[in-house]
Amino acid sequence: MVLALLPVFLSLFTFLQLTDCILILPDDLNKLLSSYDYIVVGGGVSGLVVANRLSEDANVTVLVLEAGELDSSSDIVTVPGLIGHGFPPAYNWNLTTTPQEFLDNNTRDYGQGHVVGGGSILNGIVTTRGARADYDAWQALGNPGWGWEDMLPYFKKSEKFSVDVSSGRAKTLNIRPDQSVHGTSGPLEITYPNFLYNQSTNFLRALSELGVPLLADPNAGVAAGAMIAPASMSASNQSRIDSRRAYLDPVIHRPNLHLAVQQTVTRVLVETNTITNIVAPPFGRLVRAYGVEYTTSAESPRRQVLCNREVILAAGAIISPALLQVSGIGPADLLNELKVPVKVDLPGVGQNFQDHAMVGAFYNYTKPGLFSTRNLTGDTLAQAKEEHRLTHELTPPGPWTTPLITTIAFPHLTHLLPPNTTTLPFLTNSSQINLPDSLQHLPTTTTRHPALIRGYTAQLTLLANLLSHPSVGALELMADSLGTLTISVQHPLSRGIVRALAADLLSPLSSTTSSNGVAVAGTGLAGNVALNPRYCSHPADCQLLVTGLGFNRRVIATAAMRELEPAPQAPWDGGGEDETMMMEVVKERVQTEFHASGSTAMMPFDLGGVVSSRLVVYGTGNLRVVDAGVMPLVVGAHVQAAVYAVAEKAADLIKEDNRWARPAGVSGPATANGTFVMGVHRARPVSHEI
Ligand SMILES: Cc1cc2nc3c(=O)[nH]c(=O)nc-3n(C[C@H](O)[C@H](O)[C@H](O)COP(=O)(O)OP(=O)(O)OC[C@H]3O[C@@H](n4cnc5c(N)ncnc54)[C@H](O)[C@@H]3O)c2cc1C
Ligand SMILES: *[C@@H]1O[C@H](CO)[C@@H](O)[C@H](O)[C@H]1NC(C)=O
Ligand SMILES: *[C@@H]1O[C@H](CO)[C@@H](O)[C@H](O)[C@H]1NC(C)=O
Ligand SMILES: *[C@@H]1O[C@H](CO)[C@@H](O)[C@H](O)[C@H]1NC(C)=O
Ligand SMILES: *[C@@H]1O[C@H](CO)[C@@H](O)[C@H](O)[C@H]1NC(C)=O
Ligand SMILES: *[C@@H]1O[C@H](CO)[C@@H](O)[C@H](O)[C@H]1NC(C)=O
Ligand SMILES: *[C@@H]1O[C@H](CO)[C@@H](O)[C@H](O)[C@H]1NC(C)=O
Ligand SMILES: *[C@@H]1O[C@H](CO)[C@@H](O)[C@H](O)[C@H]1NC(C)=O
Ligand SMILES: *[C@@H]1O[C@H](CO)[C@@H](O)[C@H](O)[C@H]1NC(C)=O
Ligand SMILES: *[C@@H]1O[C@H](CO)[C@@H](O)[C@H](O)[C@H]1NC(C)=O
Ligand SMILES: CC(=O)N[C@H]1CO[C@H](CO)[C@@H](O)[C@@H]1O
Repeated sequence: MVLALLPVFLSLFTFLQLTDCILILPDDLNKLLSSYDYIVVGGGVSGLVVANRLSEDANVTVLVLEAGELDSSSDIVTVPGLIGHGFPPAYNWNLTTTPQEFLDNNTRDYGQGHVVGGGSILNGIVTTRGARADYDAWQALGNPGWGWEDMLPYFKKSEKFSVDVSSGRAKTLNIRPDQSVHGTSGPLEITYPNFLYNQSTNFLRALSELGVPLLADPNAGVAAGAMIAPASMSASNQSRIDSRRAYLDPVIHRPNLHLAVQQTVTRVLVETNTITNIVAPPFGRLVRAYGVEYTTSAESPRRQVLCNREVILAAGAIISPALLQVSGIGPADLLNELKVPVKVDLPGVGQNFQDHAMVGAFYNYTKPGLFSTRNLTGDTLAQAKEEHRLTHELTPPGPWTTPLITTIAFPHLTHLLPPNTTTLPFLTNSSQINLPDSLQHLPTTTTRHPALIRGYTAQLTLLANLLSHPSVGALELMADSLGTLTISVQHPLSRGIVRALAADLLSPLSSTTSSNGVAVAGTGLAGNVALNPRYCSHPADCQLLVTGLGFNRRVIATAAMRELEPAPQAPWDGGGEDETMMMEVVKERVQTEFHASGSTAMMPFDLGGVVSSRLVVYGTGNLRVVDAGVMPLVVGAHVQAAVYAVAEKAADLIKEDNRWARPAGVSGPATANGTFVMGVHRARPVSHEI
């Protein structure tokens, strides 16, 4: 009996130690207030940034509802050396894509964080921003205030950047960060891993040999080049730093910030007829979010909690659009199909989904005595762990703490061209992306709406410019210590779709069908959301991957890489010159780089956008989306740096738009629903900018 209770005591102890009284477990729901000034849906990367910043004002109340639990700080989370050893099952949404008809008709697993900290608990901690031109393209799409110069203060605000590399290594690997683009007092520690496998040097030399420049600081606005990438990890002990550790743990004592875990939001509560004096064409009266519905499990009662000011959706690029849809905000035809009353007909919700399609190629290094992650077994592993334990006394700490991916390149299109070639189908420069031809690759649900076509057309022009821009990479190449060269498309032309399959996201579905009539796997919420990335629906994306595999062969053929004695594995051994065969291989092996984005795009309404440049959902007065879904074009980089910065900027926008709001949460009585008219006490109603 005593033994059986031990785990309970241990976990209670952890909670008490960490969280004072604001962590609300399923048994404590009576501790929740009936209303909060702000309700944040999802405690992942974006949600925790926003919750931290909004609760800086002790006079407002903030509630975060998170479907997952707190992680238990076990090695699989905190130790960067374990990245790539699988996701802790309990922290995964277990999402699966629909069958990928432009690939091999198979589904793909799509891991997503179901835990406080969201994707940052599972991710590879690689920290890259992409190019200045990526953000300038956001701005050019009709989003004033979102160019590189506007984002830079927020990149800096989010990070606590440090560099601790020996002068020898700095020289060999060209690690010379530009301090003027970094912040040193933000919550998120970013640093260079102390341990690097020897292959890093070979790879960077090989890329130089092929004309790809070695960047001194990959996060200063020029992305095209090769690099050692910094990582979100502690400078003092080399363990993972995620959004929970950076943005939640330090403020867990704030009495005005409540975090309810294991609570899944099933709907935003939207009322249509309380705002009489704000009319915004083409929507007529703006609707108001007055709270959310949530539950501990499909079987538990549904509860409601009300908001005084705003609801902020931060459930990620896959679930946020589905929540909007089941709340009556989305394409009217889809909502009618779901039998959800239409509150706002917003065709862009769930469209414009983007991801970096990725393929790994195996060139196993066989040089005798070469040290790789494969050697981390038995005594070597024990020693590596011991070094980690003694980390403060030992410099540098060993391989137990280095992330799987430290050494990458974003080659420009021209770097990838085979010798003596000057063009690639579709992609060489703007004059060669064939717009009418590209439109035919859009989903039919997209082509039904002229605004969505206009939006994609505007994006294609910008993408063509990006791909011809000298500082922008077309592909990413990631080199691990084993000999995998993983490539991924950084500026995809393909567009995917996310859609709810049932009005109740937790309804039990024994088997269901997606829009194209194919059965979808998964249970619970994951089974009620159809994620179709439509990888390579635009054929240029897979063609670029085939080109990338050709580039891999040239990388492996360099003198620098031959030192590692690579042993290409089938089908990368010989035969690889045959492009038809390589296209088959690509279609079989494309998987996600986990960079889900674009599905609640920040774009003008007449380009099919979902949120304004203040991140307010069109047609609503007080509902925002703040997560990776708002990126209108996925950046050519690992996306977490952009997600943190977007959320930092969003928090400032929210504060600014509410600066005239009267404090209601702590000092006054809870505001009654329906009597609070959003926008009345604002300087200006923000969602009118369409
Ligand atoms: C496996 C993996 C590896 C990655 N590797 C890297 C990398 O190396 N470098 C990099 O830069 N980026 C990486 N990323 C991407 C990065 O982590 C994500 O872009 C980032 O986490 C997105 O932040 P977000 O706030 O949009 O969503 P998330 O961080 O996913 O947060 C969403 C949160 O909402 C919660 N939620 C969802 N629905 C509900 C609901 N209905 N009710 C309540 N809560 C809900 C979720 O549980 C989750 O906690 C990786 C991602 C993954 C999954
Ligand atoms: C919080 O409210 C109190 C009382 O209304 C007021 O004195 C104080 O200035 C407010 N603080 C902030 C940060 O607005
Ligand atoms: C995902 O599956 C694992 C078991 O493999 C389970 O523990 C976990 O709860 C599932 N996640 C969700 C959100 O259901
Ligand atoms: C995928 O399925 C479609 C429709 O059933 C079929 O036309 C196509 O040939 C299939 N593709 C592959 C690669 O199997
Ligand atoms: C490592 O340091 C961070 C702060 O940089 C701290 O939050 C964390 O608890 C430490 N982890 C270990 C295992 O010591
Ligand atoms: C080559 O490397 C891959 C990936 O690391 C591994 O799965 C495979 O077993 C290796 N093959 C050989 C022959 O070592
Ligand atoms: C690492 O393991 C490989 C075999 O997998 C072996 O050839 C090599 O010598 C080992 N390296 C070291 C430094 O032990
Ligand atoms: C790794 O590099 C170091 C320093 O350059 C060198 O001393 C060592 O021999 C290398 N190890 C292998 C296995 O190549
Ligand atoms: C490229 O062209 C040059 C000159 O036209 C020629 O000498 C060289 O052999 C060509 N290289 C390849 C790989 O075809
Ligand atoms: C694009 O390519 C065309 C044809 O190759 C060429 O005429 C044009 O100058 C190129 N434009 C740019 C901006 O490179
Ligand atoms: C939409 C909604 O829930 N409105 C409720 C607001 O509160 C009043 C009572 O104060 C209820 O009558 C409404 O139904």
